[in-house]
Amino acid sequence: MYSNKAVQNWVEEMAKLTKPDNIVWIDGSEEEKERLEKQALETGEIIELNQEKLPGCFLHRTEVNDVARVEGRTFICTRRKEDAGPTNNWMDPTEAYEKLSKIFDGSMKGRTMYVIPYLMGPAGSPFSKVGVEVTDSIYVVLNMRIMTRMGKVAMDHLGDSDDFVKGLHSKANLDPENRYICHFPEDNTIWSVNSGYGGNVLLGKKCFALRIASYMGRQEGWMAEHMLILGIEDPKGNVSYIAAAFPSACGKTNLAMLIPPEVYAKEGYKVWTVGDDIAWMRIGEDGRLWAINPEAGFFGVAPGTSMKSNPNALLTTQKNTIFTNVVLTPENTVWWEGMGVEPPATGIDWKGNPWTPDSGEKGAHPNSRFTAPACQCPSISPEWENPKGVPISAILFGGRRAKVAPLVYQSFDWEHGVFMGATMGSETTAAAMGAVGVVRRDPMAMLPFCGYNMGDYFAHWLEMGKKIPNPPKIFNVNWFRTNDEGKFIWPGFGENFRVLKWILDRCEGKVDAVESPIGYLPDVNDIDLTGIEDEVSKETLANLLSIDKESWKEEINSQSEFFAKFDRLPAEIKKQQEALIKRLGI
Ligand code: GTP
Ligand code: SPV
Ligand code: MN
Repeated sequence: MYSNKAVQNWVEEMAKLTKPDNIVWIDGSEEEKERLEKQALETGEIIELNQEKLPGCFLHRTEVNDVARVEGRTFICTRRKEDAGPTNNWMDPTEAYEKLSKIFDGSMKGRTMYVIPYLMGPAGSPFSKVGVEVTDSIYVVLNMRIMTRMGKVAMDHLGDSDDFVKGLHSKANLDPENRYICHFPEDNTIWSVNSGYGGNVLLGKKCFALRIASYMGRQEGWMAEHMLILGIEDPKGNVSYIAAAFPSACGKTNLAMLIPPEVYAKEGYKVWTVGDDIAWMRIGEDGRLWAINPEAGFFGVAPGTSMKSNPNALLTTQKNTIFTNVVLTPENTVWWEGMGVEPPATGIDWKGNPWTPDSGEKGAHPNSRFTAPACQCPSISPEWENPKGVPISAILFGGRRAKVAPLVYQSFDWEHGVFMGATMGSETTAAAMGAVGVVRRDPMAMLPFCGYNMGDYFAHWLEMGKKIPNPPKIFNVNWFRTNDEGKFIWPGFGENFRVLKWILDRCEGKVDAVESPIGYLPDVNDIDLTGIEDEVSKETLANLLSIDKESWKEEINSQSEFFAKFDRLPAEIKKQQEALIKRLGI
């Protein structure tokens, strides 16, 4: 047990409610890890993988109905409904506590309650914040051990303060009808019940580091964003950093771990990974925007991860990794669709049933994931745990758009950039329960993660722009344009470096651009196609950069429809839209 009184009192209160048989205080030690793994192996909660091929690796399967975030059952519980805003589900806090107390009452009977203190952010960083999660799931403890700095290090950071985020989680009986992910930003509290899936239960991640932290950021003058952070080292050894917001399963992990194409690698360009999902950003003393990755691991999408698409991710997961909902092979290794290797002749699918490649069913769930320590990533940045963070030169917004959005364009200025972020659209993916492939508005990739009124969130972005003396430049990218047969036109993955290079050249004033109604576009000659001329001709590139007025007209209508729900939409956003309509002449 730890001596912090506030933590002790709160844990006691949670135990009174959930009535566990015993309480285990997590210290983060190796001995504790081994003990918990042993217990989880005995109950079948995790399965040991081939320890020669995948040392320290395990497989976990969730319930069939519990494979992704549940946005429809995720609530922001502020006293006033309007503070949750038009894009969040809202519940009155008193009502939510009452309703969930009934579900939590006795939910840990016959079980152990684990108390997990964890630190989001590097030890000793002024950015870092402490959370405590109590849970009845060993899977959660083992994942939190990878995803956060867990145990004593967090309590040391907290000292005797009561400034920590209180997270209560119980699997209860995994009843989807009584599944709730409730956030109480006014109380620094998260209650999650009846789920065992990552994003719903690893409370340090989306619940704290985005929903609660975005609320804190607005009050305290900083930003919590659904962004990867990467560094690009040039042949002279200078490193520039980029932060990029793409919706769930739209390419953050892939971009963060990118390997530059041969032409650039030969010249000496390198990409360094700082983070793959979340960025906390503050204004530094030098007037730039500085970012840290609050996490310590990657909870990445497995399908599509191959030695071709993302070797750094695949190499990161060769040891000490927990795989969730992938195929188990007869050799006790793992397989998933798009792994780039032959599937096993037979295997056990994500549901735990015998499976063959010709069964016509996916072996791995489309949202199957790996949980792996960031320090194992071959491209991990030497700066990734720098308590000061890294200075951001460019912010990228991007989504999955078959049409409309060009490969890349730059905003005219910060305000226009905020408008670009606010009008992001993207096709839905398997990362959340519900339909896949439907275009929806997803401002700054934060639609499911903003812990307060999104109108106020836009205002906060505008406000930050006024406060940052030397702000990052803002761009929009889209790797997902398709042709008439529905095939991706742009090769993507490592080749995205070609676009990043243009972006950095823009930041450094090294290259001109073409002024268009939607922003600055690259001249077709300024995106280097050396080595991929067969795949991408100048004509194709011109097509990737083209603006189709008719589809932009539809796009603007869709934006307006979305904005009509807002009663706190900053005037600047509307003004930007009007200016865009005028420039397009529609
Ligand atoms: P979350 O962890 O859910 O927040 O997702 P993420 O944004 O980190 O997504 P990730 O990088 O895991 O990519 C998800 C899917 O997009 C995978 O199936 C990738 O293969 C695919 N993908 C990533 N980058 C590209 C790209 O440049 N082009 C194409 N066509 N697909 C890509
Ligand atoms: C996402 O859905 O954006 C993820 C995975 O990064 S989860 O942690 O489940 O939210
Ligand atoms: Mn994410």
